[in-house]
Amino acid sequence: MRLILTGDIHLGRSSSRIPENIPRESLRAAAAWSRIVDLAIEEGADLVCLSGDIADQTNKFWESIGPLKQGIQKLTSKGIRTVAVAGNHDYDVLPRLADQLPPESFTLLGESGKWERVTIRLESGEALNIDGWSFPSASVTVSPLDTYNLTADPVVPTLGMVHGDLDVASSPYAPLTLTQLHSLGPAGWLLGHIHAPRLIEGPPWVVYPGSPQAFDPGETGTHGPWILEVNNGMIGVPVQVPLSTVCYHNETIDLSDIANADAMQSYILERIQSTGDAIARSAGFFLTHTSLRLKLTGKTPISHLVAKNSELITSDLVLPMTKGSLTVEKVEDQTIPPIDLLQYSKSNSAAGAVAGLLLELEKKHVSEAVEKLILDTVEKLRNMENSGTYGLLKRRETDIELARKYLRASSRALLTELVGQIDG
Ligand SMILES: [Mn+2]
Repeated sequence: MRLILTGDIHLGRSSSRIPENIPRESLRAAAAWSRIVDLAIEEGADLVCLSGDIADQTNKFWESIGPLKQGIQKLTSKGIRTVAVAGNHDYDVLPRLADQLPPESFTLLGESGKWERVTIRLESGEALNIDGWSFPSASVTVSPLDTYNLTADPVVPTLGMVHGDLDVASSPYAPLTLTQLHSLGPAGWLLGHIHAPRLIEGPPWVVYPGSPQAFDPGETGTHGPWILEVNNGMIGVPVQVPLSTVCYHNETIDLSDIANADAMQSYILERIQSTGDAIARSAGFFLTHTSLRLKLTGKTPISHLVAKNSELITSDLVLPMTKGSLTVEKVEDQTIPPIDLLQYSKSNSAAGAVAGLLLELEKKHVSEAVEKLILDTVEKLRNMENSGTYGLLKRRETDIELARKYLRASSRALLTELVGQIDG
């Protein structure tokens, strides 16, 4: 028996922060779903398992229902059945879809937050129980595992399916614990909710399939559905198939040994190229765009040139790759001039004061004055976040860590400026 495991498709969404010249259609979750359907057919799968958040939101009902129904009908025409549980985003969309399709084509398990089992039996005799639980509402603050009440099957292996937040006790999205998943009957657990793919070896293994299409720069690495085999009553371990058209990646480049602007450009380009080549080798057949976030670090005499270059890299660079193109979405400049910070901090100058501040900001415990500076910064950031101008945007968590990060970045930039003035 062969299964395709996936979840968090979020029909209605697209990969974000991608240059406008990249075809929009290829970035859509609906296109990823269509590739998953094709993969299931090519692989001769018996079953497609969806672990929730298949549709993005209630307001995306009209956008998601068509592609979802079309995909499921195409699977049905090839004798492939779909089994799903609902997540916090589609707790009300999936039941409506289930009403429209015959249960032997699309099975929604565990409606109204009640555990439910379906047993799949192939003509070959191979069988599998699937135990599933669906979100009954947009938020669930208790663990669904507390009410798991299905009996252990001594003959047929069992796969568990539940959408929830692993090891986040205070989560409003069905908090789950690894300990509890390990204590229950299923030989493997297909989870949903977290977009970063993750396999925790077992037994029982636990897999977050991740979003099959990467949606934003936070969703780095390889994305795609997973294939699972069940043979002679034994559940195998799922294997991921890369399927995203976009790969987001973070890369740190140390400019310590770079002495002039030409060398800097050559070295950064070389590193971008080799990073892109490595991604093209691992990101699968469908890759059309690579989006990088760079962090430039190190003590270098050209630190004063890095900021301007960083702007131009993000605005101007488009590199052709063996698979599609590559752009740099963001550059974080962490370079500083090649000075001894400690010695500098002892000098009675503006640059010395900034060097001292930068050193202090790296430490856990700071002086009263720096403590006040951090708290003032938190307050200023909060005022900015709460400003009406940004009212429509999602608010960030403004905490001490974020303030320290901003202060370190400003100190490095200021130090580069001040040291340049002294030397120049
Ligand atoms: Mn979710």
